[in-house]
Amino acid sequence: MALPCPAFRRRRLGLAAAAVAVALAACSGGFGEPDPVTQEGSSIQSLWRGSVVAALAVGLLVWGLIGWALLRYRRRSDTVPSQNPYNIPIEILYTVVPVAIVAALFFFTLRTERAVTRNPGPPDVTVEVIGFQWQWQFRYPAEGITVTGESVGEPPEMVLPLGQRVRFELRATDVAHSFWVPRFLAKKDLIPGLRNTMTVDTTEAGTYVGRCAEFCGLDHWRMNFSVRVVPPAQYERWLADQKANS
Ligand SMILES: [Cu+2]
Repeated sequence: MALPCPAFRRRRLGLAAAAVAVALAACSGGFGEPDPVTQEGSSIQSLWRGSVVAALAVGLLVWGLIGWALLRYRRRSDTVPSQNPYNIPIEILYTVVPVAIVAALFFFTLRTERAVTRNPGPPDVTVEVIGFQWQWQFRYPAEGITVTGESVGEPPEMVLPLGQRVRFELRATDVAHSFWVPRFLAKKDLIPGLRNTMTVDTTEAGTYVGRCAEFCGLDHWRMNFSVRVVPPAQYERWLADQKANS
């Protein structure tokens, strides 16, 4: 068998280098998602990263095969190469493999979804989140505390204790809104007449941006808020301050 010519070897090397660069770029840092600050967010991050790796593996295989076919079967003369009308083993392979990939993605997605939306029992803190045109209200029913956003000035702030389970009870009073804290890696709609909930287990102290993620009218853009996760002792002090000031 004749050895490949130098130009062909160079192109093969270039293709391999590009593939390695793509793989390294994906593995060296984030995969485009924010760093999660809840246990549920970490589960979603694992699912996202697994899906990206699977997509990259399929992409590299397909690009590699396209490159190989372009080079291996490039036109060398006016003679028509041998034509194969079908190849049963390959046709079975390229049917079975995608079905197996979709089944694996479905399995992992379902497993993560069940873990994230499970009902893990009574939460440590319940916050009623009420969306209205065009602000937020956060109620702590056990404490009798209410934080209401104003249409001007600073966005309203929700304070949560670190390392505890929080259940959000999501209500809309007029039209559909959507409760979204990007660092939770999840969002859920507030729909009039529907009692949606979302549970998170906080894992990292800090202040996180929140937004309405459903276009809900002219001033939808005003529906920002912040979530501040603090150690439990600081959370108790905040509750006491809120009660004293109300
Ligand atoms: Cu909105």
